[in-house]
Amino acid sequence: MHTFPEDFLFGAATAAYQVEGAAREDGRGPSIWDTFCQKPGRIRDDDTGDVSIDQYHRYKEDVQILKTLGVQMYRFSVSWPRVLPEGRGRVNQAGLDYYDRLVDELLANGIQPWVTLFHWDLPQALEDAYGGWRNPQISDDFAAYAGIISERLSDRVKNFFTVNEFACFIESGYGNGGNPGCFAPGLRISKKELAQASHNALLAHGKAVLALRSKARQPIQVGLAENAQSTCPIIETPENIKAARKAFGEINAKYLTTIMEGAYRPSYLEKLGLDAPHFTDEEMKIIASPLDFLGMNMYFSYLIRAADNKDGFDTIPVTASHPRFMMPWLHLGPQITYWAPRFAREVWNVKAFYITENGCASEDVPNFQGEILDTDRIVYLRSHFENAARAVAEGWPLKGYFIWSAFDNFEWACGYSRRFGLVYVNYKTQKRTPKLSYRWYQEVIRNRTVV
Ligand code: PNW
Repeated sequence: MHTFPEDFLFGAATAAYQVEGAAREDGRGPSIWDTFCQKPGRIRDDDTGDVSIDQYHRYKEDVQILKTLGVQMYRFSVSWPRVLPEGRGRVNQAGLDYYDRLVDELLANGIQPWVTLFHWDLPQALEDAYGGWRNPQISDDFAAYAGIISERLSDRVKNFFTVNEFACFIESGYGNGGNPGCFAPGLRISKKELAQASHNALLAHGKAVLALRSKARQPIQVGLAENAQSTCPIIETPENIKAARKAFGEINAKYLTTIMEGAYRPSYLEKLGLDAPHFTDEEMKIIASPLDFLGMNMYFSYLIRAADNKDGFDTIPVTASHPRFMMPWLHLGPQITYWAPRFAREVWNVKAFYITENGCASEDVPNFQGEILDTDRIVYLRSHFENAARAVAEGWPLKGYFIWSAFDNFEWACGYSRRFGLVYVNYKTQKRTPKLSYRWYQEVIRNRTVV
């Protein structure tokens, strides 16, 4: 029933600041997350990524765990300040050497490396020098960094993501300062400045696409990993499907739609009014640089119902008793793994779609035998995989899937209090213990079937 063809790829994902540790080793410069974690009260229990799960030193063990799991791809991010301690200019060879070692280790074990250039750890030096994403200069510096990574890794790495989740490093970083759960750098700038920062980030993405390709040593595939809002019909009727498809483009107008269509939607600009960003035609062309694939991080659903209003749709809030996992926003909505690849094809003619993150935070308390029997995570994953299999069976462009996350790790503002891994990590001893969900995913991969 729920099977996956031979060419469907299974993977797992992490991000540099969340797993590497070694924050001050081998010449790595500070990132805005290092600075942010030093400020009391910003992170739960004042946790930091200084050590995290120490993947910087333990990558060989972790690659063996991935190999035993059976994944064909590992998505990780490069720490920008590890490679460019000041964000630009001087290259830190020791930093690049680490990614060489990791890539070689993955390939030697039959796992494809999929590299994210930016997963939120902006070099602090760029924040200090010119305000980070608030300054248009960022797009050129990001492109230069992208070129350096491509030149160094593209002889062995074939797949690259530019950025991970615009809204998390723009809105949550610069628009939400002071609120609990906000992200680095923890500022609250005006609506106008925020819209301009978003534009700078879009332009940085576009310039990085071009830089990655121009420095590549072989043909590479370039995409991004965006947490676009995944819409789905509240009940599968023609009216609701149409409404959810329309909502998919509209709700994501700020980032993904702009990239895919090469223009800001008029409704988006109207809503901003005088706060709309400055942009040129030339910039919009760069932002819309064609991608080889679209990656979406998917966790929960936007339930859409057809409506007789200006938009043609309503977003239905989930009830208080709707099943959810251990993040306030993480409610169960597995149909998105079917609808997102379908809408991406129907709205933008996307040819290759990857689920770049999917997973949940569970309680994960070891039992007396030390096992972590995370039955709820399996419920979550199984329901998503069934929908993924449906998408593939119907011929929508879903080509692969990355679980978030391979390992428990530093969960941003929640510190180590939230666990998303298939592998439990004891943060005191660094001991890794596969959870029940790891065994489950192993069976799915081995059988190419939802078990
Ligand atoms: C993603 N939301 O972030 C990130 O890419 C990961 O680094 C992170 O660990 C993971 O999801 C789990 O949180 C998100 O509010 C942050 O909807 C916020 C949301 C979704 C994803």
